[in-house]
Order: sequence, then structure tokens, then C-alpha cells
Amino acid sequence: MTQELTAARAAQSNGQAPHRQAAVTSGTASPDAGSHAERHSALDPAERAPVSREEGLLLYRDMTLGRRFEDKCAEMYYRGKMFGFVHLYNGQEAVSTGVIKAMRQQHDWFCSTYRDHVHALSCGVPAREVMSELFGKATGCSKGRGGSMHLFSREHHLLGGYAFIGEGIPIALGAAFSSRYKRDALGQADSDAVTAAFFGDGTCNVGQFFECLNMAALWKLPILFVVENNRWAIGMDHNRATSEPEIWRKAAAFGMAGEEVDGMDVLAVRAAALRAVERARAGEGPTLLECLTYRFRGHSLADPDELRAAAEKEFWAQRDPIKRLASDLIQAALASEADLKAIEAEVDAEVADCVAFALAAPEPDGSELTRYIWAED
Ligand SMILES: Cc1ncc(C[n+]2csc(CCOP(=O)(O)OP(=O)(O)O)c2C)c(N)n1
Ligand SMILES: [Mg+2]
Repeated sequence: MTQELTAARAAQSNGQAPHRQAAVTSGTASPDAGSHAERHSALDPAERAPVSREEGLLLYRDMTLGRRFEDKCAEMYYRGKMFGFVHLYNGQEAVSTGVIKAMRQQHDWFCSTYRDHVHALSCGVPAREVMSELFGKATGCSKGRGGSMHLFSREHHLLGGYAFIGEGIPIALGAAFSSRYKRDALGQADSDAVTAAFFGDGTCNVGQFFECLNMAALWKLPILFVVENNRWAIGMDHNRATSEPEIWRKAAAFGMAGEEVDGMDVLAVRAAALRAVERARAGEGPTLLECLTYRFRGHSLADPDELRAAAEKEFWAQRDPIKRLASDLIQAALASEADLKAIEAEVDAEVADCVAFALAAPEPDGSELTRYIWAED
């Protein structure tokens, strides 16, 4: 692996796109845990982002907020407080936190999917606004009209959650194009925003993925295509649905940088994201970043999750990204157990507050039914 890492570095310094970066070796997987687990176990040792105490605690807080906010969502859903499909992100938090917190908030742009609550929180959308949106209340970030799958915040540069898979990729491409156009065609020298588009493994089999990779590479757009490979597309095994399961390799067809990374390790994701952002801001174009991860719950809260093997679930549960960061911070003497407990208590209070706020908030006013469809002055 060291050899490959060195080769990637050499390619980088030659101005070529690196086609592989490493992640952490995480022990062997039993065959019962499945091929995705085997692939994760075979990852090479990662380069991990060094963090200060302040940064480490910020990452821990963000991931803990994502997890606990969504655990509360499940409770509220089963208590009948929210309707429609609700897709949780439990287990994948290292991807959202690792990428978004490596970028500039309210400057760079972010585009999500229907599994969007945690991306919104990482972007800085207040928990009160996200929970209100899930309850369909007027105080929601999409004014109560979007619900779980359509979170949006112009203020926080969240370009939206999208119910159709792949739908967000061209939107993100447009944002990346506009950064470049403002700088190159309109002469706005400070236009250096980078865009991150998040989507799943299953989405990599739709046309928009390939079309957008092509355009992004052709025009050297400042964009990160962040694949959250959690092995499953509802009940479809990734390995049964795609001709080349190692998605990062598809970057080579477009001559762009491609990397695979341990999506259960926030410091490895952060390191890869920082490299990709640096390339993008320097005008070196896009990166396809494949994060190997796993969702701890069913596809949506309506999914009884009876399909996936117990050994597979167990393998990934043992690699919980939040526990991993906690132990990393403690081992590096960047935080104590008490520091982390204090953050957890703070997060619990924030989650309780946002639920109380959202429950008490008003429904959208009927007289405003036709607003927010067209742009207003
Ligand atoms: C265009 C389109 N086709 C089909 C669907 C139905 N659908 C909803 S989720 C999903 C699977 C997506 O899997 P993946 O991209 O791996 O994302 P994950 O749910 O694992 O985050 C599909 C096919 C859809 N939403 N949009
Ligand atoms: Mg998936």
C-alpha cells in the first residue's frame, strides 16, 4: 500500500490525477459479513487528517448531533408525528462531517439526496429548522413544504435534498459551473467556491452520474462527487447491480482524480476531502470520492430491514464512526471522557429543544399555498 500511496503522490506532483488514496486497515471480515465488509477490511492504511482539540471536538459534536437528531426522528416517526418516507443516515455520519467540515460553510455549496437530514445539520442549518421541516411546519427550512426529502437552505448553501436518485448531481454541477463562470467569464477573482454532491452507490448506475462526470472533467469544474457506498440500494446488492463495484475506478474513464476512503473514519474522509478541495480550488478539477460505509438502519423507517445478514450488520456496528472518533480523541489526549459526555449532554438538550420548538410551531398558512413556487422580488 505504501507503494500505491507513494505512486499517487508522485502522480499528484506530476500534475496528474491520483487514482487511489488509502484508508485504514480495519481487521479481517468473516465471509458471512459479505463482500462489502471484505472490501472495507482490505483497505490500505489511511492518511488521516491531523486535528486540533477544537477541530476534533467540533467533528465529534457534528456527528453526535447527526446521530441523536435522527434517533429522535425515528421515535417521532413511530409516534406518528411525521409522515411520508423518512430515510435515516445512522452509521454514515463520518462522510457528512468529514466532507462538509473540510469545506467552507456558507461559502462552498452542498447538494444532497433524500437521506439529507445530517447533511443539512453539518451545513449549519439549525436543528429547529430541520425538525420543523420534518413535521411540515411553517418554521421549517423549506417552509414546511418539502418534508424529509426536500430540505433546502439558501443561507447555508444547501442546494436541496432530492427524492429522485441522481437528480441532485446536475444541480451540483451547475453550482460548480457557476463558480468557474463567475471567475473566468465575469472576472470575479474571489469566486472560488467548491461544490460537494452526495449520492449513493445505486445512483452511480444512472445516466446523470456519467454525464456529469464527463462535463465536470471536461471543464475542470470545482466539484467533489461524494459516493456514499453503503452496499445497498434499497434491497439491491451493489455487487449485483454494477459491472465495476469499485466506483472510484470509474474516475479514470474521465481522466479525473478518484479515491476510495474508509467512510467509517471521519479523519480519513476529512483528509481525502481536504485534498480534493485543494485540487478543486486550484483549478485542477473534480474528484470522485468513494466512501465505504454502511447504514445501520433499514432503507427508510418503513423498511423492516429483514434482508441484510446479521453478521454483516454486526461487522459494521463494530466500526461505528462516532465511537471510533471518541477513542481516537481520547487516545491522542485531545479530549477526555468528560469532555465528550459534556458534548453529548449539550446535543441532547439541543435535540429536545428542537422537538419542543417544532411541535409548538404553526402549520403553514393556507393563504400562502401558492407562494415559493416562483421567484419573488
Ligand atoms: C430516478 C429514480 N429511480 C428509482 C428510485 C427509487 N429509489 C429510491 S432509493 C433507491 C436506491 C438508491 O440507492 P443508493 O443510491 O445506494 O442510495 P442509499 O439509499 O443507499 O443512500 C431507488 C432505486 C428513485 N427514487 N429515483
Ligand atoms: Mg446505497
